[in-house]
Amino acid sequence: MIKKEVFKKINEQIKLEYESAFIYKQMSITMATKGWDGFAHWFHEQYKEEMDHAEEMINYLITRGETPVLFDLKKPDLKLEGVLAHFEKAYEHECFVSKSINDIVALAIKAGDYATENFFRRYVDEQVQEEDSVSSIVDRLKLVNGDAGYLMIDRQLGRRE
Ligand code: OFO
Repeated sequence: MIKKEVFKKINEQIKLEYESAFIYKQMSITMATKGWDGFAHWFHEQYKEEMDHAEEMINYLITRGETPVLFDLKKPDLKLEGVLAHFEKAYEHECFVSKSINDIVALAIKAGDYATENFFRRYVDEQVQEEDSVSSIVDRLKLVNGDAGYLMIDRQLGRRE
């Protein structure tokens, strides 16, 4: 059995993963409508990853004999101007998610729930990688000047698998 406070925190994380997915889907839609197909693709891949994370966490709770609970999701509220603002927001969001994952690991250790600690450590690593990949896109967008540079990065990100 998972302790009540750990169970609650994992359920909240599942909600956060779905909300993250919706944020990225909304960003993908915006990019697609502006003609930035590569950026749209990158955000769509990010959306799919977040959906996978939610699914993995749901399956983890089921494996531990628990019944995951789904909550109402917050609608993405993005009033962003331009490509750079979207990636800056994505970076800020990933830092927020990292904190939440770290809190779960800390809580699991405190509760002596080493299975949950182990399971969530993969997301600690994943967040390091995600923060790095988004911040390097932010850096590249700041380096280039004008739409020609953006177009080049758009093409590169369009190849994300
Ligand atoms: Fe769920 O991986 Fe980042 O947010």
